[in-house]
Amino acid sequence: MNNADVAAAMNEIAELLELKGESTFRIRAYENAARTLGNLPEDIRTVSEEGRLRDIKGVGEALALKITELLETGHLKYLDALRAEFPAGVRTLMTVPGVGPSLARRVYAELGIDSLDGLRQAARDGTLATLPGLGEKSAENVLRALGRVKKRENRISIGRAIPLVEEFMAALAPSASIHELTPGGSVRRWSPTVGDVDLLATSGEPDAAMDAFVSLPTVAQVLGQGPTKSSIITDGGLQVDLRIVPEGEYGSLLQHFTGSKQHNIELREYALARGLSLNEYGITDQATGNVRHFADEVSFYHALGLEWMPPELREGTGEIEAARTHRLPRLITVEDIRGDLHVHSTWSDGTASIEEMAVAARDLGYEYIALTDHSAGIGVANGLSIERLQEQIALVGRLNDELEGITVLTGTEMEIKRNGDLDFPDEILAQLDWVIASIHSGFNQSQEQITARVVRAIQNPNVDCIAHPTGRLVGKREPYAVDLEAVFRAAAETGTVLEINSAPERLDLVDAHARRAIDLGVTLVVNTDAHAPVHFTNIRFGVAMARRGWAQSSDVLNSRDLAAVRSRLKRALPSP
Ligand code: DGT
Ligand code: CA
Ligand code: CA
Ligand code: ZN
Repeated sequence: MNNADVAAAMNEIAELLELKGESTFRIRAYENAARTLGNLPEDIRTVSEEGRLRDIKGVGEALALKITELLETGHLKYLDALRAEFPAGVRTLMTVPGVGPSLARRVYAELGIDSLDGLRQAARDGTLATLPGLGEKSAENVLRALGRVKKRENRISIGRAIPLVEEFMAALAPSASIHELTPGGSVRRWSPTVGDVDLLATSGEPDAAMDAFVSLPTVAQVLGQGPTKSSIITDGGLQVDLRIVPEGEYGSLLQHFTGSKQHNIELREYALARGLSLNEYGITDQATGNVRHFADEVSFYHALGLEWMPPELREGTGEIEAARTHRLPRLITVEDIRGDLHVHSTWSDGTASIEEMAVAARDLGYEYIALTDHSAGIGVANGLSIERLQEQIALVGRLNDELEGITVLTGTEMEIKRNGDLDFPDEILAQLDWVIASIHSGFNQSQEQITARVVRAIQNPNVDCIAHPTGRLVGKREPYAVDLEAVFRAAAETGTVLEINSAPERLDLVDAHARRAIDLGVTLVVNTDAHAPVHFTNIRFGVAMARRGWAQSSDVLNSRDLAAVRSRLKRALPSP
């Protein structure tokens, strides 16, 4: 149980209360608690152990008790009871984009529908349209949205997996019998979602090492224990496998269980063509039967005549050929990032002041941030009116005079409205250093409509960047129907920058999209969309997507210094 787990439980309670039709006051209390916990800079367990839960804003007696129960038992009776009030199928209704708790409740209570199939049928045969106030148009929207429901899988975002893995490894670290402990599999490749965690290690005393592994306090269930492989399930429901080999064989183990499966299949074919066969213990010369072992991956790949490949590239998309011909990209790293061009403050829906965000960014060694609070057209999130934006611009000017070592660029995250209009007129946008446009509504529009909206924003000379260009939410919402090829071409032509959003729930653009965009000549920017200072550290997830997209630092705007960023902005470019 970590902060994100507790926040997820609070969010689920809020959803279920809404499904029940409880008072908005109680619902908001849980939603607020979830948000606060998600932004909490400290580990919730430490806060709880030190008896400081009640000091957290929005956490009263009742909530503190619930959080304690969750942390101590891994369960919450109150939540289990709430869940039991509805068939699981009713809750899945809310996974349909546009179907909120209130519609789900009515569909269940008035039409008896408790599954996605039932909803689909009712949308098709006209039953759904008979619900008071709904009508045929809404039923059509539901039908379209049903096509975009993400299949429920037990995969979690890399952004949630990595902190769990780090915790797990820290707990194992004191165990004297375990050496060279590294995550392999999808975690090491920074795949956007992770099914299970594969830990790889060496040990001279594998039995003692495995004993230490299965006795960790977070282990809820032991699936199997042996000297070379053990598997457990954590109290958060995540499966973790640990594999152990003797020291001199670590390279082959690490390589094999880093995968991907497709990479390994192609590597095996490549090796077979050269008379060699591969497994997790070494490389066998088929003519002589000689087996060679490898202590590290570099020597393993060299033995095959290949350069070492960063794990992010090992997806079977041309990396072996590139490694053979010395054409691997020099991938961007987190250290290359010099600023964040998508940052919120308390002026909209952030939790920290502009100055706090700027100072936190400076502490990370950044040279600049762009303040991009929402515009009023978003309808929620306390978006800024033109008047408030003007006030903010003036304040940022004063702040820049006072602050040393960091520059705050003025900006906005401007809503692209349903009809494709932008929220602010051009003369206002022209006053800002950096303009982001993005979509938070009308997700169910046709491909034609939604693409036209984005492309029109791209063609506006004042729009520098499109944020989270597909709107997807990891495990929750598929991309809207946007034609990305058209977007990439328009962006390349106009010099509009496209974002890789590092928020664990977004990761948008994702790896393959980023790679295609680069191939078409688009400049990317890797932002965190920070709503609190802790979010700046999410940059590693966005950089991972960029690396998986074969991005070099030259492909990414915010790897440049401030002067270079300014001279790369659209209005500084010669008109196309
Ligand atoms: P996941 O767990 O679904 O997020 O994805 P991975 O890549 O971690 O997959 P996993 O845990 O099933 O296996 C870890 C690695 O082990 C995988 O990336 C490559 C290797 N591996 C597993 N099964 C096979 C296989 O059938 N053939 C080959 N060549 N390699 C495999
Ligand atoms: Ca795995
Ligand atoms: Ca596995
Ligand atoms: Zn944002």
